[in-house]
Amino acid sequence: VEASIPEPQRETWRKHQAKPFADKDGFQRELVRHVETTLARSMFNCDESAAYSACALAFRDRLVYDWNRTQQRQTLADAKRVYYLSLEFLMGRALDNAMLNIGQKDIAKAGLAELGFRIEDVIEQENDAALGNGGLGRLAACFLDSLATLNYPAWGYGLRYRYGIFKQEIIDGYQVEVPDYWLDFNPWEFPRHDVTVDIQFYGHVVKTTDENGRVVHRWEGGETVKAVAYDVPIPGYGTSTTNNLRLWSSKAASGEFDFQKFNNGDYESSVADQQRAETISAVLYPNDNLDRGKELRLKQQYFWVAASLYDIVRRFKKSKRPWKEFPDQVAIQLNDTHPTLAIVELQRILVDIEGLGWDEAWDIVTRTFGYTNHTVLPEALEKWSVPLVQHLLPRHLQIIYDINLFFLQSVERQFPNDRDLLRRVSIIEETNPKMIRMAHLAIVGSHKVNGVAELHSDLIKTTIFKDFVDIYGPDKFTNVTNGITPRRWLHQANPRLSELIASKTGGYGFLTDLTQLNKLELHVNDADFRREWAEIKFNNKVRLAKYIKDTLGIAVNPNALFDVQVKRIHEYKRQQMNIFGAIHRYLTLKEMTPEERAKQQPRVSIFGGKAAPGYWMAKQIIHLINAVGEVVNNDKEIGDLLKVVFIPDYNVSKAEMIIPASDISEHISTAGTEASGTSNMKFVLNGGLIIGTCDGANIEITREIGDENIFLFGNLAENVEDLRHAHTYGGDWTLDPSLARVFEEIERGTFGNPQDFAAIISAVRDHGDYYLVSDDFHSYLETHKLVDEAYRDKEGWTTKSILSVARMGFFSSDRCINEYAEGIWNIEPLKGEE
Ligand code: NTF
Repeated sequence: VEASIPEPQRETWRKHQAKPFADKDGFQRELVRHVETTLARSMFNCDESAAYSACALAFRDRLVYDWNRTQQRQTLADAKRVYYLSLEFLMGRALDNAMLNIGQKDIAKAGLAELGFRIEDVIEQENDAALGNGGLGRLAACFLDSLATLNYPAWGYGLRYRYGIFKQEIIDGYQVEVPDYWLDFNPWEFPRHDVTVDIQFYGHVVKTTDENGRVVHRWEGGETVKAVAYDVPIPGYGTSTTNNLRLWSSKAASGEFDFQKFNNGDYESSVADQQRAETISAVLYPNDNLDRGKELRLKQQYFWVAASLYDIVRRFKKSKRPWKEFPDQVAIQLNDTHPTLAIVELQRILVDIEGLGWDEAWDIVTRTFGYTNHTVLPEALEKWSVPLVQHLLPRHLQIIYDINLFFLQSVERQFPNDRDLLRRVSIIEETNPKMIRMAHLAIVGSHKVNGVAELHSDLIKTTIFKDFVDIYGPDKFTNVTNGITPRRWLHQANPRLSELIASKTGGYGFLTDLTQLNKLELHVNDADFRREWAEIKFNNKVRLAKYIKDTLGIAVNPNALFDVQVKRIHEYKRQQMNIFGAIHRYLTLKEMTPEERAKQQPRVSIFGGKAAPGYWMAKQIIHLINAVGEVVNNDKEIGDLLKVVFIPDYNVSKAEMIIPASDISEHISTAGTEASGTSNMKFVLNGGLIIGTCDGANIEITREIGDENIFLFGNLAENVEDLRHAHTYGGDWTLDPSLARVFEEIERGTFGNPQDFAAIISAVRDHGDYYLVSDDFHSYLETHKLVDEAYRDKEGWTTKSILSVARMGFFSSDRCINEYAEGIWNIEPLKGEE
């Protein structure tokens, strides 16, 4: 307020106020200005990369205008906000999204064309913002898009990693990781060097009493690191609402650049301290569905959580409201357990710094937080060792122990003398060393806990969190089935399909009300429409085939059935089963007479996905896929009947090209292991059919689109435990014969040195087949036969494709965000005058 322009001078200001460009001329003027001034280039020196930079800067300016007004409006209205805390935001590219959401892509296209550039080539220049691993991070990005589109007052908080997820190269069939230094040129962020927070680590706790005789804890000593805010504007589609994503970057705290050392001539070590501070936000941990308990990761978590909470509390305090109104102004959503320390930090701020009583503070805390669980896999459930937390965050450990004590005391009152229950639900696991169970802390500190698909939400209530349902009652636990943004995953990724849908449903209203897709059902028998529908898919396949040819030198026939599995490589996702299936197909084809062979449905098996650098088995699976491709793709007898392709470096922008080109995609996790999956939704929304297990959101997709439009197979989640038991203790377990035949062929050396693949085989054959590959294999192969048959009936296939898309309205992230807003956050939209 102090720094505002006084009223009499505001007229002058307003006269020169930034105005968004409105037409092609205005866009071109901005573009040329940025090339000539911001980039200091000229028309003699303007390549596609410069055109991208200038175009991005022009649209950035355009966004800032709405962004500033949105922030002013939200502050003025003093409305309740949601803060979405996520260690990952897998945003992908921003330019195309910005142009489409603002509604000025046509202007840019025409404007660029007149200057000699194709807009597609300009868009391709942008690096992906890859600050995430997979589904969890991409979900956060879809949520930001929906929050802005629906005009909710919302901020995202994350870390500004200098290195996002690594780039994957495939060398001799093996994954090689290359660092992703993506910040060279990033026009989408605004450094806020004036918005900083000092973050404390290590040190010790001093217990004293204040003047009123009250016990107070002071956290002293240790070291300080500075958090600097970087803001990224998030435009909504067809609205002026532009929300903020605030990413924190770490820096040595001023004064921490140790002048003492410097003056003593110890320049090197003072620079080393500086670098150590910057290490905190240097790199995204590349694990998906796996927790590794590294100290630097804990530092990242606290650094990010403490900076975000300081910021949120600072904003609240400006309103001068009493503390008890904090939960009426602030909702904080914990994306998985990664930000769980926020619960402890808020309690610390309220009790130690603001002087509230424990109970009053705890009531505020629990009314503020909601926790989303994204996995039941035990290896992914976060635990931190007590000695590590004691060392890094001594006061927080005390608070965690107090939270736990009060919690267990209340459990004891409710269920007297059930000591095993206390042991099971305790936040502290009594192992050596003791471990803090972050999910338990998140449940105890939140007012709502949700899973991400119906089956998953049921599973957490009946398995890992069952005791907490007994303690808190079922209402604390709820389901919010995941969704995806149709703006990026239909309109941007598949513009021609989006246009065709618009022509049949009365415009682009479906992009903000996806249930309107159901109008397509009326046109399912319209011959011209069906032809166009099939043609669009075919053209998308041609584009992917060209990409495969250009980058990998493999010629694939776009008339073949494109069978796609793209996602992180993980044993539970069962890419190994897919490649075993491809080998089985190859062997079957080889055994056929040429006449028989000629009748078979040609296929292209397409894989993509990264393995965590430390996940050896996943890397072996990548190697096997590539080794099979090497043999199959060069087998003259097989020709177009089967190709096996591994597309390197799967990421958001590759997904935008691959997904629209799929005929069938694979979502084949062992039942009960994939919490939701979200690419299943993206594929169906783009007119691809899916083969899948009864897992995650596949089940709800089936309910919506009809079981005649999906290929389900395999054992059910409820049988998995019994089957696993039988593998180890059953005695008469035998390997599926077709799978045995596949193993034989691998071991014969058909795909290179069998030693390289021994571990993949023995995980199934000798070590209990934890993921039920053998149990499901027969059903998997039979279902693929049904896929081949169905694909032969081109008209029947098109009908399935159209009807599926028509029934996908439920899976918009808009529906999902509205459910969070109503059921968990209690926030209302706040719209500007458009
Ligand atoms: C992932 N969880 C799940 O594995 C996916 O099934 C789900 O679609 C996404 O979350 C989004 O909800 C994780 O990545 C994590 F971290 F929880 F393991």
